[in-house]
Amino acid sequence: MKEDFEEHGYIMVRGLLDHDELEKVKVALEDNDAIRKHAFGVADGKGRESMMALWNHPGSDVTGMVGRCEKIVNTCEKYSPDFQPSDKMKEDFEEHGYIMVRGLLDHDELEKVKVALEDNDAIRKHAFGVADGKGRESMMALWNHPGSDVTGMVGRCEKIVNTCEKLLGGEVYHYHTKLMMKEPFTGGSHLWHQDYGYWYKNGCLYPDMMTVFIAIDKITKENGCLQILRGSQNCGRIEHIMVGGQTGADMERVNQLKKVLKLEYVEMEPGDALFFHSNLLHTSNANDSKYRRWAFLCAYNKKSNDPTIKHHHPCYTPLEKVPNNAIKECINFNDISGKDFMDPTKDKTIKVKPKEEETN
Ligand SMILES: O=C(O)CCC(=O)C(=O)O
Repeated sequence: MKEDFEEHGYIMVRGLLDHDELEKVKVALEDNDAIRKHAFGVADGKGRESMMALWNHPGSDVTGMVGRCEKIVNTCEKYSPDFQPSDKMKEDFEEHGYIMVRGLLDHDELEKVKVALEDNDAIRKHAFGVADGKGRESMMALWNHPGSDVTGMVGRCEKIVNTCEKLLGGEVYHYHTKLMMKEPFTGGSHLWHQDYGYWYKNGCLYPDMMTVFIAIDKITKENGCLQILRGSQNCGRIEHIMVGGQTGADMERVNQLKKVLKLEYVEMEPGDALFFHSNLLHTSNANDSKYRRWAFLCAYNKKSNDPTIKHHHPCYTPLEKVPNNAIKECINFNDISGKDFMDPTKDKTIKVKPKEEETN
């Protein structure tokens, strides 16, 4: 969409408003004295005129809901090179537990990241299966330090790190990055959980932590997109229990919350990034489709929240930020030195199959 917009100057979204929405908008416009009263004629100089009503702020009526709804605003708000994290983003993050930045990685950046991830023996060698207890598994590779290859430039670039610092309100450091690979037909599901449900157990005293979930592939309901309970970060930490191979949130509590919070399916185009709070409840279904679903997740912790226990992720380690153009300029695709890949057997919140079983 962004490419078409830049090349042709427009995009068309057919049926953006469905039948019911349109009927409501028509009622709001047609039976509206205020609109009629404020309408004025715009003459065309050929004896004809169109009537126009114009207002400066969207307001809270049905027409305002159109001007403020995410399907319109988020499309307009796609990442642009002059992107700066704003106060409004922080407000949204605090209220809903997430913000979406569409097109955070552009086409060229994404192509480089894909080369770095796909043609990488080290990532393949360090990947392990995370069983979902229902016979499926996702493959995951996880490293603790960003390093200096293309993937490290993503984890260290200003458009990501500065945004996390704005949203959490202070200096952050890289807690880990992971590549979550849900392969066609085999990729497993993820239980409802909060990331802080795990990280709490690592001696992180505050939930001043977050994840940036970047779509490498197109992510849809069909191939197991993320589902989130909007605003659930405000419920605090929920008890987490090991079920199958994964640790999940207490489902009795999640089911209660589902009755009062909005469940959102987070469909994403490649390059889109969801910045979400460590207490936001999320889950995802198995990939039953023929389409690969890879996601690249960078996690950050606040410097002031230095873990009190030495564990399998780093304690405070200053993050060396790089400018955004470092992703495009980086020519290191496979020198993974310094990344410190995780040995999954050291993480108490997941269960992995021993190597012998894996090869059977
Ligand atoms: O990739 C997913 O669907 C979820 C991943 C996730 O939530 C996690 O690894 O904590």
